[in-house]
Amino acid sequence: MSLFSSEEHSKNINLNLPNADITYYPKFFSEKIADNYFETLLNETNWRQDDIKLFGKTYKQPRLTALYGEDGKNYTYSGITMNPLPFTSVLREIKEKVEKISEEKFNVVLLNLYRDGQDSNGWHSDDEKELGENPVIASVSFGAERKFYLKHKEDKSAKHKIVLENGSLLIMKEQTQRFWKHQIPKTKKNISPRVNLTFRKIISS
Ligand SMILES: O=C(O)CCC(=O)C(=O)O
Ligand SMILES: [Mn+2]
Repeated sequence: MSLFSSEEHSKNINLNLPNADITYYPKFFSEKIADNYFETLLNETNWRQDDIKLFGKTYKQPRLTALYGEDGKNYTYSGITMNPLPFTSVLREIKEKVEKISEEKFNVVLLNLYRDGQDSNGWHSDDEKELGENPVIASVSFGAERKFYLKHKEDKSAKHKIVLENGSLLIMKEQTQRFWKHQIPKTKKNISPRVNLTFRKIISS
């Protein structure tokens, strides 16, 4: 690791889970910078709430989302197709910092807004075919901290829980999406909003 990155960021933690490669950077952004990004993204993102279909019934997605990225990089998940809006300067700035540490290039970012503890993201893997095999997913969190759960698809005893803090970065790569699911569960705690950004690389379309 270069002197630059080890000085600039606090210590990173490898979660050491089987069939996974997940690294957590607790204070990837300082609190002051993270608070600024949080306010900007909360107020300036073109948030939307899509419908999802579950067992033939239609529900509102339990959070707001937005997709930004390079032109033509459409993203389909849970039956929803999103066309990206062009990257804003703030998103480009964050993307460049994340690309430097992850040594990966991303062409879209999916944003999630969890308005309160009742907003959530159900069990899933980021394994859409347009991401190719073994995708690198770089997930940045701003605002209220939330618990992030992981469970192995085959080994039912393999589970993990981590709190994603303001200004943190979580990088999932290698076989993580093939073998693991993740979720952000609801909480009864009275909590403020959280903005999450997952940088992804769409390799088809
Ligand atoms: O909010 C998070 O930390 C996770 C988001 C996520 O898993 C996703 O958008 O695919
Ligand atoms: Mn995900």
